[in-house]
Amino acid sequence: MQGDTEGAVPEQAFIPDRVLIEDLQVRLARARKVAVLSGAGISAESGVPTFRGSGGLWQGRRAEELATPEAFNRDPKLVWEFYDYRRRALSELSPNPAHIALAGLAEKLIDRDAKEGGLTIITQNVDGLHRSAGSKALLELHGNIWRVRCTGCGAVTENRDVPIEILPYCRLSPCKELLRPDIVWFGEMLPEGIFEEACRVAAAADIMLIIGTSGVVQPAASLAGYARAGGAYLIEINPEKTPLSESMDQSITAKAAQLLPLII
Ligand code: BV8
Ligand code: ZN
Repeated sequence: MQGDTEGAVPEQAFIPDRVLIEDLQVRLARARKVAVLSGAGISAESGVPTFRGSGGLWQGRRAEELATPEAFNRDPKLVWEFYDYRRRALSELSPNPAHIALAGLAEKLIDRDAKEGGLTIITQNVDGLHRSAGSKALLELHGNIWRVRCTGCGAVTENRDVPIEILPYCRLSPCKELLRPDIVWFGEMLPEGIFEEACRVAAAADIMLIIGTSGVVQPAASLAGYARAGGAYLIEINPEKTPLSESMDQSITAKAAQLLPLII
């Protein structure tokens, strides 16, 4: 996935709209429960190529072709080379001001009745950057690239080897079966219970911030509908319009790392 900064348009100065910023600040200050639905775009300013942007290719292949159980069964070595490549790139990257602003907002919103918590992040990303920015109330819908899962005994372990041995095998004896990334591939079910939990968080939210997602991947994108059905005020933050934009209460054309620090 070569970086998608090639031929990028020159950084146009971001002129924040004071009225918009104040409106968002007042709404967030009044909110008891805030849900965030984040996608690859929130990590773009950390240097992580997005899926469907120009950087969404690796050796001429799209992630959708490689992030499938069929691709792994057919050629586990190729799929592990793809993930090792992304792990190597990610190991040099760190959270950006957008991830950090959300971690800060969570601290501010620690709910009066702390049991419910004020801000929960529901992320489609597998890069672990929300976690390293300090976010605790975090649902990783699609898994995490720094965890591996045994195809034999199912054991899930953290693995930060860079590079990772290709092919990696389970260290638990007598298992020794092949390991896979602990990531949800296309055509696979989300981890047991995590989507139900995400639906509960979305339905209970007063505000949902939908940040850096093209709204294409299901069932993650449907969480915006759950939030709306639960009466949430929906705010999208994305430099482009998406299929979700027209159902938003506010669709703000901005980059996450530019706007979020100004609001929070
Ligand atoms: C499932 C892990 C049940 C892999 C991922 C036909 C129609 C509808 C649905 C389907 C269909 N065919 C198949 C399906 C289902 C499929 C799906 O949705 N496919 C899509 C492609 C149509 N979904 C599934 O298979 C899911 N499982 O349905 O299970 C089931 C089970 C069995 C049989 C049937 C059904 C599992 C989906 C999980 C896939 N795994 N990740 C890996 O990472 O290697 S999803 C993958 O896409 C990433 O996690 C990524 O996060 C996610 C979503 O993409 P986005 O995050 O939105 O990223 P994208 O690049 O698209 O957009 C970036 C956005 O950021 C852009 O809008 C851009 O403008 C914006 N941006 C850029 N810069 C910035 C910014 N925003 C803010 N600031 C910036 N600076
Ligand atoms: Zn095992």
